[in-house]
Amino acid sequence: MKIVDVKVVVTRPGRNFVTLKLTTDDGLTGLGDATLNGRELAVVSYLRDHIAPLLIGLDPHRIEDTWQYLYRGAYWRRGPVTMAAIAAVDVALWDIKGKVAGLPLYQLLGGASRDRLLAYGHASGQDTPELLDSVRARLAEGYRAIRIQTGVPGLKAVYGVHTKGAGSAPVPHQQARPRVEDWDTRSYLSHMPGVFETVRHEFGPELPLLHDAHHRLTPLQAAQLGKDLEPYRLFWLEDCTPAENQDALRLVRQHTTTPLAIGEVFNTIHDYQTLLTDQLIDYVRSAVTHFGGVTPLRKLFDLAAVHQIKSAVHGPEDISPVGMAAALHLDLAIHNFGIQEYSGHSPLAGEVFQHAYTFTDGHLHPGEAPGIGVDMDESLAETYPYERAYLPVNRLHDGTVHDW
Ligand code: KDG
Ligand code: MG
Repeated sequence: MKIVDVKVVVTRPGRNFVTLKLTTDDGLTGLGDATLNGRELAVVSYLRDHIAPLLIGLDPHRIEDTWQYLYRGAYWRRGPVTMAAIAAVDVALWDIKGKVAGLPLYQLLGGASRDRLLAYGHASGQDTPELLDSVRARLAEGYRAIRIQTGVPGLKAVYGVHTKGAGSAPVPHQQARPRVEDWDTRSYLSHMPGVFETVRHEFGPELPLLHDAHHRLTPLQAAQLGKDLEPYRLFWLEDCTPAENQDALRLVRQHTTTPLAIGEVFNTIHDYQTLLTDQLIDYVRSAVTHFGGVTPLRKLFDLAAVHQIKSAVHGPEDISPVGMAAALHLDLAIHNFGIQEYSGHSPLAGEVFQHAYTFTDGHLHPGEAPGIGVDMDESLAETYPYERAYLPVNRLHDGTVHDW
């Protein structure tokens, strides 16, 4: 069997998604997600201009070899653009292999290790009453684990809190710039413990609660927050410090028993090396889409398992249904599954990407369709053209740029 066609589809059913479609001489197709939020077209070019010509004529069954060929063969390794492009190829090849076998991908990865996958949803509010309403709404949808994000007094916009026009809003013309949000770490640190106290008081001690600090703290600040939140028994504190410095987590770890999760901006197993071998974290957060695909993420999870660290695949709305489906197959197969982030997609995205995976009673399942179980309606995709969009940037009160 040979790959005879390579197509990159860019569509915006509510938000931008980049999808790779490979076709074989047998007429089989495979899909892979290559969406890099806010920098989408860099990956499109990488795929169209540099990878597509290499794939024509290759045997789609040689997944590991193709991965190594694209990773080592480029000489220039790692980074989100490269790894999102390689991920799309990897997932599309797994999709094809599943279709050839007539089996869902999780069966090729060793079969199911569990019946269903615990998901966590997002609750947020400008203030605590709005947050409590949002938690109630998620519980009504069936979620059994919830991430808590809240506004901070004195700040206009905070990561994860839905305001009108938030997220990666489209910008109408070339000159438009990302939305600017404001940030003050002291206000945030003094506000958060009270928020968790109220949430625990309202919903009891059992509900798994998560929180994302989105890389905004120094190691000492993160250590303090972890200690302050200990009474509320978090499922995890996520991305408490900037991700580049693995040693930062050592200091945090020495001071708190709040579980730590990190890795959504990591691209390779090397970014985790110290964190895993020195057991500085509890959950690895990489997405199939940004980590080079199912092949390397499986290796990461296996290494993590040696250190009693669990999976928690990144699954916000900017991971397309194609990327989500691939994650769910891997989640179901590995032994050290922890939890899966899932905030769903817009109905429009659901029409463009019809998927076999399901969300029931707070749990996900990848479904039984061969491959990853996603079909893309290309004619519908074409009716939602790409629009440039940026993630927000953060500035302190004195104007200094801060991690967003
Ligand atoms: O594109 C950026 C988002 O994927 C990120 O902000 C989401 O932090 C995130 C999360 O935990 O889902
Ligand atoms: Mg996050």
